[in-house]
Amino acid sequence: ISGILDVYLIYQTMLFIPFYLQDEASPAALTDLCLTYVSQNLECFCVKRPDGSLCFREAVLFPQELADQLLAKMATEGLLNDSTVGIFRNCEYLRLRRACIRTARISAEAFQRALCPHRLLELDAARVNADLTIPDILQGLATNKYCQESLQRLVLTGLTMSSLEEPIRYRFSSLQALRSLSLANVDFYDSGLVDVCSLPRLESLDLSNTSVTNLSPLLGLKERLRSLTLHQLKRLEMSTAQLLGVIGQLDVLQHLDISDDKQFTSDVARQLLGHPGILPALVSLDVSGRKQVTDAAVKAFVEERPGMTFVGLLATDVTGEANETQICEALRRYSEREGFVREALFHLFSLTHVMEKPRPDILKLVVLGMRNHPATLNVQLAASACVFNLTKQDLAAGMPVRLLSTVTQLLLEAMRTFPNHQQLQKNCLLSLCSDRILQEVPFNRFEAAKLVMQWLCNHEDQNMQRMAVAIISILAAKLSTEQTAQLGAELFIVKQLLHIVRQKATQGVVDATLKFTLSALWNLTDESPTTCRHFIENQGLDLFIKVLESFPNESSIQQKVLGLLNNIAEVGELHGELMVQGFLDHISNLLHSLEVEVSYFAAGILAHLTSRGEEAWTLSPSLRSSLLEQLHNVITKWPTPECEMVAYRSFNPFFPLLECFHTPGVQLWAAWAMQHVCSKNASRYCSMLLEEGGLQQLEHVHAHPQTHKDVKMLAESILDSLQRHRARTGQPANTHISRRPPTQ
Ligand SMILES: *[C@@H]1O[C@H](CO)[C@@H](O)[C@H](O)[C@H]1NC(C)=O
Ligand SMILES: *[C@@H]1O[C@H](CO)[C@@H](O)[C@H](O)[C@H]1NC(C)=O
Ligand SMILES: *[C@@H]1O[C@H](CO)[C@@H](O)[C@H](O)[C@H]1NC(C)=O
Ligand SMILES: *[C@@H]1O[C@H](CO)[C@@H](O)[C@H](O)[C@H]1NC(C)=O
Ligand SMILES: *[C@@H]1O[C@H](CO)[C@@H](O)[C@H](O)[C@H]1NC(C)=O
Ligand SMILES: *[C@@H]1O[C@H](CO)[C@@H](O)[C@H](O)[C@H]1NC(C)=O
Ligand SMILES: CC(=O)N[C@H]1CO[C@H](CO)[C@@H](O)[C@@H]1O
Repeated sequence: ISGILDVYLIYQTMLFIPFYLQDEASPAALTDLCLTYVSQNLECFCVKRPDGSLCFREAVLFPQELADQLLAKMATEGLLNDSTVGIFRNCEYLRLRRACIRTARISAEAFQRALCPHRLLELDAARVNADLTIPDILQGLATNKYCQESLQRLVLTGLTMSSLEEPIRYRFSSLQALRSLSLANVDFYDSGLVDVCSLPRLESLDLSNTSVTNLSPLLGLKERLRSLTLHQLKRLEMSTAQLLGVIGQLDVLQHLDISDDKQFTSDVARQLLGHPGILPALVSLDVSGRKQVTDAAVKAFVEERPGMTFVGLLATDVTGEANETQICEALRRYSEREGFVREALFHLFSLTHVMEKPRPDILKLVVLGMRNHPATLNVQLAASACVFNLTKQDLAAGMPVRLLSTVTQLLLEAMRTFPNHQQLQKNCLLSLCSDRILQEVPFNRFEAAKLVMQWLCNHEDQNMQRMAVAIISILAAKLSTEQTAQLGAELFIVKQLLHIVRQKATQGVVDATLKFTLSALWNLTDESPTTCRHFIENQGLDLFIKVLESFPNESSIQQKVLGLLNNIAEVGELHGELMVQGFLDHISNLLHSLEVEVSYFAAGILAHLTSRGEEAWTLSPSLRSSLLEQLHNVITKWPTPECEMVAYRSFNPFFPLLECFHTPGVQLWAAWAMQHVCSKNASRYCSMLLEEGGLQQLEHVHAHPQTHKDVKMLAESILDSLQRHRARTGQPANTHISRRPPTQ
């Protein structure tokens, strides 16, 4: 036990398993998955008390460790608030011992009612919201005598000390069992230190970045204090001699941290190292960031103390970041100190030049820094550069998906936090632009597409523009129909993409940017009438005709342009816009293209327009019959394409076309399209067709006396595929035809 206590005093471990110790390559632990489920779905298990707080509906008895873990999980995932913390009010069923409410947002009252009735051993309230101050916590703890007597470890990092109106009524010294206390980043002054130093059991104290000016009260702890952390004491008013005079009397001190990232000129480190016999029990010393430290002094100091296990030398004159081992140790150890994290990331970046193997262990440490300092630009900047190098090309393949998922979410958060920082946005886009990430890793693609789009609207850098549209085109293909519709409905997105197409058409350049932009527009208009309308309202049609004219021999461009125009043609209310002689001339020309990919989409546009019947046709009737005839002739001559020409999200747009018994050309196109995708990917499209009620409709077409023989043949072929698919999978035919109402 004393060994364990040492480790715990020295490293100040968190209560939950630190992120960097989790193995991202294995599946999450079952306990963890269960706790995540419970914490994210609390309302399903709970009833609300009159004050709005939650309470488990049934008496569920949690093992005590699990209760601790549930609380920590809710806190770290941002789910702990006045309402949800209510489940812990019942301390018979959910017994807390090691309570972690890091970064939670709860009020003093909720804290008191839910946490203070427990007989806590530990409380970690680091960086909770400003509504819960240190006096609130002390006052809450004072309401339970048992808790006051049991609490051994208290972490108050980053909290507010003062409630200026009230005199301090609750004191640390009432926590008689306290052994470890962290007050880092607290507005904590000398008067408080006197109070703290009267604690009878205190062994570990962290005063980093507090406002104490004089450390003499520490002498009250001289027989007990084993761990003392004095990182960056900005207001200290002691000479080096006075400081060492106090520290030198702490006879049992094992861990001392006098690091500093503000590079004060004090020579305390040099003096300490050169002070013979001082602190004989020391095993760990941190002088990172201190100048005037020399190799010889460090060596002599360590030799004099054979028990030393650690000397922190980051950013000193002695190398503390010379190799990977040291940099990684710095990232782990200083993950809460932004200045050191930035420094370590900076050195890590230069190391990534020589990394040839995937290093998930290092990427995890980068993630740790990003997580802990979301609002610190310099950290995010250095971290995003490291992420890019660590996940570049083949390296990403060796990274666990869960880790990449976390990284990606953090990159998006950085993009959101610093929308106008060019270099940061660049780093993030570069990292995102990875096949593995875009295709395989789960993250919020909708959010990502929006962020990338926003960036695109404000910048014209050619390389970045190409990357941004590439990302958007891949993301757009992976969003749900509702999401693409929602994205496309944002007017600025369509405008910006059309703007890029216009630039390229004017320059007469066919490049990757143009292709990606057209793909993105194609996907965004899919089953989204609003996006289609934006397209028309922003002169998209004229522009796309211009593109067709500008690149008459580029079938890959033609295919994308016509694919998008197919989406427009699916929207009945926009048909009027397409009934223009010049436009139809173009399309009927392309219908005769030798490339089936081009001809297919031209045919689709004509099929949709002619399907409306003669009364809706505003041009000459003879043109309509001629087009229908050409349509029929062309389709029967198409060869079987080698690969899938198009991906469909549903067959809904095809069903109305199948009902056009008076125009076999139209029916033929719809049947050909279905047959095409079903033969290329039966598992995907046959099951989609069955689900959408396609079986009944095709049987109807097949049996109908008016059906043209060419259509019949295709219907038969699709029915065969469906039959085989059902035999293989046992999927039932959906008799409930849930068809989207036709868009009028
Ligand atoms: C508390 O958090 C839960 C889960 O995130 C949320 O559903 C609820 O609206 C929040 N309640 C309050 C009062 O903030
Ligand atoms: C130092 O503490 C103050 C509060 O006293 C806080 O505002 C500041 O952010 C802290 N500095 C760092 C680097 O955490
Ligand atoms: C890094 O340096 C330390 C101290 O010299 C040494 O112990 C360690 O093995 C080195 N690590 C690597 C990977 O070279
Ligand atoms: C890391 O980035 C730098 C700067 O872009 C580059 O020179 C270096 O080759 C990259 N290293 C790796 C492993 O990709
Ligand atoms: C485009 O194709 C036509 C017919 O195949 C050909 O006559 C013409 O020269 C081509 N134009 C260009 C710019 O390649
Ligand atoms: C068929 O579609 C499924 C589901 O979309 C996909 O996972 C699979 O890779 C596709 N198969 C082929 C051969 O394209
Ligand atoms: C549903 C949809 O429109 N998918 C298209 C998205 O863009 C890619 C690339 O251009 C096409 O292949 C898909 O058919």
